[in-house]
Formats: sequence, C-alpha cells, structure tokens
Amino acid sequence: MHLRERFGLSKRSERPLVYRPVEPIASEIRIELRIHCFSKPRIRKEMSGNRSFSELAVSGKRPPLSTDYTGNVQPRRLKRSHRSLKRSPRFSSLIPTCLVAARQPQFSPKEVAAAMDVSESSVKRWCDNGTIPVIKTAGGHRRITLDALQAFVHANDRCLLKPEVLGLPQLSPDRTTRIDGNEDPLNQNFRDSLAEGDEAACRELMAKKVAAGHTRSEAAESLITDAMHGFGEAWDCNQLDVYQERRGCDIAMRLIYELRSEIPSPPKSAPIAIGGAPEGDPYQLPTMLVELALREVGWNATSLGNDLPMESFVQAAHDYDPQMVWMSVSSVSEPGMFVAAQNQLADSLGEDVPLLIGGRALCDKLRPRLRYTAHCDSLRHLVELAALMRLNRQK
Ligand code: B12
Repeated sequence: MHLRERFGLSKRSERPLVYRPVEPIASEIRIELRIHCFSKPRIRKEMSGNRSFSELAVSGKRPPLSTDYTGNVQPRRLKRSHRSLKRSPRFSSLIPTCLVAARQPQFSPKEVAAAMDVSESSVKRWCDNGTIPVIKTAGGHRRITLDALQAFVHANDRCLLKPEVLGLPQLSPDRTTRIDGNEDPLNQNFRDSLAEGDEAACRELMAKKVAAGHTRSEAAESLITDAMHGFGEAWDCNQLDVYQERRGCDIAMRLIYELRSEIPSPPKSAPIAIGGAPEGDPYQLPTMLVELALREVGWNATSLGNDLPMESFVQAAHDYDPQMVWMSVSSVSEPGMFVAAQNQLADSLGEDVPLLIGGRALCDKLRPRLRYTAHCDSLRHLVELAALMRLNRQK
C-alpha cells in the first residue's frame, strides 16, 4: 500500500527522504526510517512489523523488555538518562524508547559525526547537554540509538550527509523532488516543475504570475529566487541531485532572457546602467535579474555577467560611461582582495556614478569595508532607488 494511504498523510508530508533498508537493520525489527531535511510539516517516523516505539512513547506505556534485551544498557544508567530526559520537554516522548534501546541499532558519537559531517566533539557536546539522548554502555561509552538520532535530525533540521557510514542506504529511489519555500501554490508548482525540469510548466507559471499583475522582475524574483533558495536547501540535504540544480539554473536563465526580450528596447535617451558579479563569483542569476528589473523601469541596462575581473569592470565603466553601476556579490573567497578590488572600482567611478551593491555575500562584516552608494537587498529596493535616480536626473 502507498505510504501516504497507510499512514494517513497529506501529500506534502511525503517530502522527506525515505531510507528503506532492504535488509532489516536489527533482526527483530524492520524499520522504515524517514530522515527529515526540511522544516515544514513532516512525519515523525513509522515502523512496520513490530509495534512502533513512538506509539508506545505517545501512550506513555513502557514497552516490555524483551528476552533479547542484550544487557549492555545498565538499568541504573538507564534510570539516570530517563530522569535527565524528563527534564527536557523536547525529548520527553522518547523516554520509553531508551528502555528498549538495546534492541535498536546504536551508533557511537564518532560514527554519527562522520555521517553528519560534523566534528565528533560537537556530537559529544550534544549528547552531554541532552540535545541527543544517549544510552551508555557498561564501559561508560555514549551510544546513540537510531530513534534518538532520527529525533535529533528531525528537531534540529540536520541532515545525514553520509548515511552509508551508519549502514543506511544513500538517497532512496523513492525521493521526491518537492522543494520547500513560499507556501503560495504558484510558487510550489514552480519549484516542483523546476526540480523536475519541466520547462514548459515553468514558463506557463511565470506567465500566470505576470498576468496576475506582477511586473516581470517581480514575477521572476518571486518564483526563481524562491525556487533556487529551496534548491539550495534541498541540495544541502542530499535531496536534490546536482544535475537538477544545474538544469534548474539553465531553465531559470532561459526564462529570464525570455522575459527580458518581451521588454521593448530602451530609447536612445535611456540612462545606461552596467553591472555584474565580481571575479570568483560564479553566480549568474542575480545579476541577470538586476538587469531585467532595471530594463523594466526604463534603464538601458546591461549585465556583464559573472566572475568578472575588477580591471574588466573598470574598463567597461570607461567604455559605457554609465549613469549607474551595480555589483552583485554572492560569493567572496578572499575578502581582503575583494575589498581592495571593489574600492578600486568605486574610486574609478568617482562621485558622479552611483554604485549599487547587493547579494547574499555582503555580510555586516564586509559591507563597512566597501565603498558604495547604496546597498539593496532586493530587486524592489533597487527599482525604487533607480526610479528616484531617474527623477533626479530629469530635474
Ligand atoms: C545555483 C547555485 C550554485 C551554482 C550557480 C550556477 C550559476 N550559473 O549561477 C554553482 C554550481 C556555481 C554553485 C556553486 C557552489 N555553491 Co551554490 N548555490 C546555488 C543555489 C542553489 C542558487 C543560487 C542562485 O542562483 N540563487 C538565486 C538568486 C537570484 O538569489 P540570491 O542570490 O539570493 O539573489 C537575490 C538577492 O540576493 C538580491 N541580489 C543579489 N545580488 C544583487 C545585486 C543588486 C544590485 C541587488 C539590488 C540585489 C541583489 O536579488 C536577488 C533576487 O532576489 C544557492 C542556494 C541559494 N540560497 O541561493 C546555492 C548556495 C549559494 N551554494 C552553496 C554552496 C555551498 C556552493 C559551493 C561551495 C558548492 C561546492 N561544494 O562546490 C559552490 C561555491 C562556488 C563559489 N565559488 O562560491 C551554498 C552556500 C552556503 C554558504 N554558507 O555560503 C548555498 C546557499 C546552498 C546551500 N544551502 O548550501 N552554486
């Protein structure tokens, strides 16, 4: 039977990865483990075969200790961890699980650290402060049960980047391409279509957004930025394959070009704007979106692309003689060199040419070291400023 029907789940809740070991992990239990990467509605866990531990936890009943209780969990230690867990409301529902923990697969902090790609000391710290409930072996070593690990991953939006280290399979073939983000159905559809590579559907949804009264850049920002941010999260959680991200980027670029081509060419009198992403920054979409937004409000805007050496930026400013320059900064690998080059560009533009900057790499630490006229965090902000600049020029 389909999982959704079996557990009465909404379609949306099917999003998490499904790890479905072919072989039972422990001989007496068959576990279907859902590792949750996303922060939106999700299912706790399901176990098939034997009775679910979570059911027992919810009912507050202690599961009976079975005959195959291995004895490597000392009763006194269990009591202690039972008490400390009780103090932590987040894990109160896991208490009975400890009592049957010996029946579950158990992992050392080192193994969990390797699977999550974090340091072993972080995992030990989480164990010691109760964030990950542990049981202890007779020798006093921390052991993390599959249940506890799953609860931790779920509650803290963590991912098992290398599940194979724990003997869990890699990405399940059942994984879906649903991506988290804006709840608007149009956005949801767009994200799903982009993840599936359905370009025609993406195009149709974009047209719908524009037809609903949004400007082209608003529509593109709303749908593409949201989807790409969702892709980033999904990619981070192994939920999305690299090719899906690359393909999504390509489709997004084509859509932006199409939107741009729908805007009439600017008149000769239109003010000129140029911009791009600096050397070392591979991100293409933001600067393309900036170009689209400026064209839409009457600027003769040209994006010079990504990974642009600063000398070339300076040369372009000389050749175009623009009334505005923008710089989109999504990635800075060498802050010192970037700051020096950025300051050089600002100096070359002089006081008369406004330099607008934006992009997710411009953190509070970096910005004060840069020279610029305005920092924008969205296209809307840019469009407002650009409109003001045009007004000032006309006066
Ligand atoms: C696609 C993508 C890539 C592609 C880009 C391809 C391309 N042709 O552009 C490639 C493959 C190059 C790539 C590489 C990497 N990526 Co990447 N990537 C992404 C992804 C999924 C989408 C980026 C994107 O296009 N977003 C859409 C744009 C439109 O959104 P935006 O950047 O927020 O821009 C908006 C605003 O910031 C603003 N804005 C931006 N600039 C400007 C400028 C002005 C003037 C104005 C007004 C406004 C403005 O307006 C935009 C529109 O709303 C992001 C996820 C994400 N959160 O964005 C990860 C992401 C950025 N990547 C990430 C990582 C880790 C990497 C890699 C290190 C992966 C690797 N191991 O190799 C490399 C690093 C490359 C580098 N040198 O930095 C991480 C960064 C994590 C971090 N802490 O910094 C992210 C966040 C994914 C994640 N969740 O882990 N990536």
